Amino acid sequence: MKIQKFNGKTETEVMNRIKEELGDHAVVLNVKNIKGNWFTRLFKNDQVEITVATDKEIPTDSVDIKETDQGIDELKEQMLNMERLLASTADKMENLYEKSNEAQTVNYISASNMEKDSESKRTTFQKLILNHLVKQEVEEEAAMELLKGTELLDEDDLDIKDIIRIVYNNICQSIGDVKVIDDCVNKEGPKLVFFIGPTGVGKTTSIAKLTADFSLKKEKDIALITADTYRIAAIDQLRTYSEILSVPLEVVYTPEELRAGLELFDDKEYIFVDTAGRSHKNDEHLGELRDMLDMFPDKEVYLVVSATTKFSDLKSIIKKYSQLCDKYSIIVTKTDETASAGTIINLRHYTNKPLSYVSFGQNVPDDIEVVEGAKYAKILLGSLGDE
Ligand SMILES: Nc1nc2c(ncn2[C@@H]2O[C@H](COP(=O)(O)OP(=O)(O)OP(=O)(O)O)[C@@H](O)[C@H]2O)c(=O)[nH]1
Ligand SMILES: [Mg+2]
Repeated sequence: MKIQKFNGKTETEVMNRIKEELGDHAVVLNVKNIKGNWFTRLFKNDQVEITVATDKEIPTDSVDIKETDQGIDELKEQMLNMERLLASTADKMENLYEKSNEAQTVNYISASNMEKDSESKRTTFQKLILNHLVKQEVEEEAAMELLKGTELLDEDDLDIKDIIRIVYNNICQSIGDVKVIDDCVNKEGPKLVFFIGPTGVGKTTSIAKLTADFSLKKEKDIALITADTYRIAAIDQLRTYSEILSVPLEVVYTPEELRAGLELFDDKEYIFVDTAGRSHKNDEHLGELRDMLDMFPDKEVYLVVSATTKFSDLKSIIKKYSQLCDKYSIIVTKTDETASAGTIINLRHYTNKPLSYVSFGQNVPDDIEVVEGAKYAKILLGSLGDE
C-alpha cells in the first residue's frame, strides 16, 4: 500500500484525476485546503490536496503526483486502526440504514447547509454520522466540517466504509499537528514555559506531571518557578513536587522577581512557570497576567482548560485568554471525568490553536499524554451504528 498526494485547484478536479489514474484502487485519507502565502498567490490560487492510499503502481512521470516524504508510518498506523474500526462499524451502519429506510421517518437534527430534499444513500449516511457526532457533543458546525469530502462520493452506489474513512481521517486531520514542549533544548538559554488558565483546572498538577516526565524520563535539567502567591497552599503544593523530583523551585511575587528568577536559573534547560488561576471574568487579574507574559517575548504558553467546563463557558475562557497572548497551545485536563472527545474537536474548531496534552486523572506523573488524533477518531466513531 502506498500513500500518494494529489494537488489541484478544486476538490472535484482532484477527485476526477484520482479516479482517472487509480480507478477503484484509491482510498481517500484526507482532503486539505492549502492556502498559499502572498508570494505564491501572485502566481497560483489556493490549492486542494487530497491524500489517498493505493495499491496500484503509479507511473513515475505522472504530473503533480507527489509521494509523501513524511508521516508515512503514522499514516499506515492510522489506516490499520481505521480498518479495525471499519470492521466493527460498517455492518452496524448498513443495518441502521436499512432500518431507517423501512421506517421512512428518521428524525435527524437540522443541518442547515445539507440538502434536505434528497434522500440518497449518501445523504442518509451523512446525516446518521452527523447525528452521531452531535450526540457526542461535537458542535454542529464542527461536525459538518468533519464530513467534508464525503459530498464527493457517489450518491447512491456508496460504500459506507468510504464515508467512515473520510470522517476518520478528517478527525485525525482536525486534531492536527499537536504542539508539545520541545525535547530539543535551545543552546542559547533555558526554554521558558508558562502554564496559565482558570482556577482549579489542574495547572499545578499538570506541571508536576510534565516536570517528572522531563526530569526523570527525558533527563532534562529543569527549574520551577511559581508566580502563584495568591494561595498559601499553592506554594506548598509545588514545593512538595519540587522536593520529590529534586528540581529547584523559586517563589516570585512580581514580574521583576520573575526576571531575577530566570537569571538565577540561566544554566537550566527548561524553566516551567506556574501561575495563579485567573477567573476569565476578572479583568484586573487577567491584566496582571498579561503584563507578566508581555515581559517575556521568548516563551511558550500552555493554556490549561478542564474538559468538565461546559463548552459555552470554554468559549468565553478562550476568548478572554486569547486577549492575553495570541500564541499558545492547549492542555485539556480532567478528561477522565467526562466524555471529552467532543470537547477536543470543538476546542480545535473554535480556537484553531494547537492541542498539546490531555490529562486524565490525579496521579502524578502517569495521568498525562500527548493528544493523539487517531485515538479520538476511534472514540468518536467506535460506537457508530449502536444507536
Ligand atoms: N480527575 C482529575 N482531577 C485532576 C486532573 N488534573 C488535576 N486534577 C485535580 O484537580 C484539582 C486542582 O488541581 P490543581 O493542579 O491544583 O489546579 P490548578 O489549576 O493549579 O488550581 P489553582 O492553582 O488553584 O488555579 C486537584 O485536586 C487535582 O488533583 C485530572 O486530569 N483529572
Ligand atoms: Mg495551581
